Amino acid sequence: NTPRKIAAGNWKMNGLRADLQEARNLAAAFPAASVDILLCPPATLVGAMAAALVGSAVRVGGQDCHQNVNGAHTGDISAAMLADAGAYHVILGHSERRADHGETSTLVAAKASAAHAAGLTAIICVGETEAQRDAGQTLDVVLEQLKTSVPDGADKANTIVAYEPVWAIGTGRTPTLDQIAEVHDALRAHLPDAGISLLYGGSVKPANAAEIFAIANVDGALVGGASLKASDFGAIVAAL
Ligand code: G2H
Repeated sequence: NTPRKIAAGNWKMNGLRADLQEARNLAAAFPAASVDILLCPPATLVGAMAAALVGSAVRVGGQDCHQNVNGAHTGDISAAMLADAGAYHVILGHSERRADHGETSTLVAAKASAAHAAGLTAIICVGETEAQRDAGQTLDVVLEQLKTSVPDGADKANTIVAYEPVWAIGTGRTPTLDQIAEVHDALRAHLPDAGISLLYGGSVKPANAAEIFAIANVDGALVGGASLKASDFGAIVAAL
């Protein structure tokens, strides 16, 4: 029941068609990979990136989906639409969605169920704020998010969990290796399936990837800024 090793890139609201060349370069660098490599571009690029990566070892994911199957939800996209466009995964409950769009863990669980129903693997994000860490609430917060955001039916085939301390995202700051280990150990103990891969996210870059990947219960990374360039992301993949 060994968890799969995964390097997932989250392009966030970055990327135009010209940037698909970065995805092609990444695929060319890893014609066959012993780990799972994944890029999650903005929704506008999911179809084009999937087409550009056909036959490669790099898979494509979305960054969010709606919890409903279809209907009157202007501006939203469904899990089935992502799958139809060529996605295999979808990031859900990223702290930027929780903060920018008021997403609750209950909503994240509904979205994850929708993703599972569409055949997508849900990458469910949890993480504490700086104030919560300073107050000594880190484990309580992430375990409550885990319990509430991961839906019934989640298993290693359809779910990945990413620990992303909010204060480490895009800031260049990372927790100590001991802090990452403490949270990942606690998450592992509370997963519904011990084979679910646990990713660390928050300012992962080529210079710190190897030491983070050496931590027990870290099965890979969810990478933001450093996933935009194939050279940087490729170095992180190679460290896994
Ligand atoms: C955390 C991460 C990717 P970055 O949000 O999800 O972003 O690596 O830029 O901190």
